[in-house]
Amino acid sequence: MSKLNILEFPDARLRTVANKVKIFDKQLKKLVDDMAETMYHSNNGIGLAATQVNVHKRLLVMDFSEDHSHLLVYINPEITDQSGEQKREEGCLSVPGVYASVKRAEIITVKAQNVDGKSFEEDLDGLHAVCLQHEMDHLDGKLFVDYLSPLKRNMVRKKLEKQRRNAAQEVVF
Ligand code: K1U
Ligand code: ZN
Repeated sequence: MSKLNILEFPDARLRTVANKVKIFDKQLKKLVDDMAETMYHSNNGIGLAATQVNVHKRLLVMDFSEDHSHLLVYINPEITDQSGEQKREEGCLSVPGVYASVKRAEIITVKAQNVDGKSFEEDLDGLHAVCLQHEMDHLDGKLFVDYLSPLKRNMVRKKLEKQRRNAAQEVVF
């Protein structure tokens, strides 16, 4: 398994709309394993979309367990029903150190395929529903900061630029 590089806002590649997965082969299984590894080695990550690792396929992984024992894989996910509204604080591995509350559907029905191409459908709520909507946004080239005002989004951009400048300085002797 390999840890992949996560693209960071405002990288234009995060705006790519992902393509449907049509081939369910060994290469796809390896991508799922590498994405899981990347999520588990990130800062408290509970989800990851393929777009974030510069692979433009409709695939996402999530795991809400403490011990990384419940990997959830959604390939070609589609929300077929939704109801209610919830607002929760979200984070994003592509926008490190930034948190904001976003309005999302409370309950969703999602239809997807597993890594073998088998279709399944499930109802999700709470954080599980929020995370899936957040990850599906990634597959459409959308980020949670897009729900903020242009002024706040620009503040986020500046904060990340500053973080990167400081990180670059830390390795200069
Ligand atoms: O980058 C990502 O898409 C992963 C993201 C998923 C997510 C978390 C919380 C709400 C919506 C989507 C993260 O895992 S960010 C990690 C994090 O800091 C966090 C974890 C749980 C709750 C809140 C933040
Ligand atoms: Zn994200």
